[in-house]
Amino acid sequence: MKKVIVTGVTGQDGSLMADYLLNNVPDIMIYGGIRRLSVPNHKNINHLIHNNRFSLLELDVTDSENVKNVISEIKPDYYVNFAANSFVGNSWRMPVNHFNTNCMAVLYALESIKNFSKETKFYNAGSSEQFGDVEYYPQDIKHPFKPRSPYGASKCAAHHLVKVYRESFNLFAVQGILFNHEGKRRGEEFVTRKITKKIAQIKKSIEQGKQFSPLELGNIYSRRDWSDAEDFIEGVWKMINQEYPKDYVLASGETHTIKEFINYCLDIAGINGSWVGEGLNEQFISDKTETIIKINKEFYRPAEVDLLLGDSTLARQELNWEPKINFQELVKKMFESDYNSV
Ligand code: GDR
Repeated sequence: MKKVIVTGVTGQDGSLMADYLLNNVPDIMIYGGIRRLSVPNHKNINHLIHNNRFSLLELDVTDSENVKNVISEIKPDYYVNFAANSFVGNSWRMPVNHFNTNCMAVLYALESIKNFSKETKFYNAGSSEQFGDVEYYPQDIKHPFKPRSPYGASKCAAHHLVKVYRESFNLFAVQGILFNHEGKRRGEEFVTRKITKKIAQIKKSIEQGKQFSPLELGNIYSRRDWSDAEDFIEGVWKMINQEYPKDYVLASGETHTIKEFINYCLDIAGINGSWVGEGLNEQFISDKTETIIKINKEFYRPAEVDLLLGDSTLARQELNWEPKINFQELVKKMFESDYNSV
């Protein structure tokens, strides 16, 4: 049996990775790293707890001793690091936490692998936020790092560490640069899930003749390159199983504004109406004159990444990877899942 440590296993990507491995890789034991929380949140992994190829592992990636002990004892074949503080919007309020979780934790893991388990293949979750204030599009792996948030800066620093450890100590260490990836397990603070869940609730309220509050958002004119998280998990596994370690971009190659995401979701929900006003006064009003969406400056960021559009040609050619689900299918899948569960 091979052994893999998946950190951040209760989150979207970690839990999807555990599912992917259980379904597609027969001889592997999964150690799901979880941090002790006062209120545990296992909803994404409840279905895995009794699987005999899955075991929960107490692991706080920001505790260097804990990381060292776990890696030196288990000596895993793979260490897939999805543990992160992944909410860009809160990184201005918690910059130290972002650096500890997204960067120092990577250093602790790399040091422990170097000292105690040199054959471990290491993957770190990188981000299109590293490109930030972009110079050209579509952004490929050669695009310079120009982060716009403490979150983006923490991922850049981690990226440099991964490269330094790979080249200095001959480790198999890679950092994939993943553009936005979404799905039913996406946290509700991220814009896609915030939209699909709230529009599903509004739709239900309209059907039941109940009152509802509008969806409140920040900048709806930034553009993102969205994909399905399940497609990306397969790409990550391919990346960590290459012959030689190399970083890749995973992206759909399509970009849409937040407003386009909203409009498509409203279409699926069958909520008709029109946009009125501008700037902070912009609103979407339904045909029955209800306010469905309004802008709230609380959700604007101190600095914005305006346009992300990824070029994943290399991953497509060299890893034989491609996303299966397109933008429209993704919005529909997320809305329908929320509509069926609200
Ligand atoms: P992002 O995702 O910052 O791209 O990072 P998010 O969904 O938070 O924001 C996308 C865009 O939507 C705008 N926006 C809002 N965002 C949120 N969260 N809430 C709002 O109310 C809102 N209104 C407008 C934002 O300003 C932004 O432009 C995600 C995360 O998963 C990262 O961890 C990951 O690295 C990158 O994707 C790739």
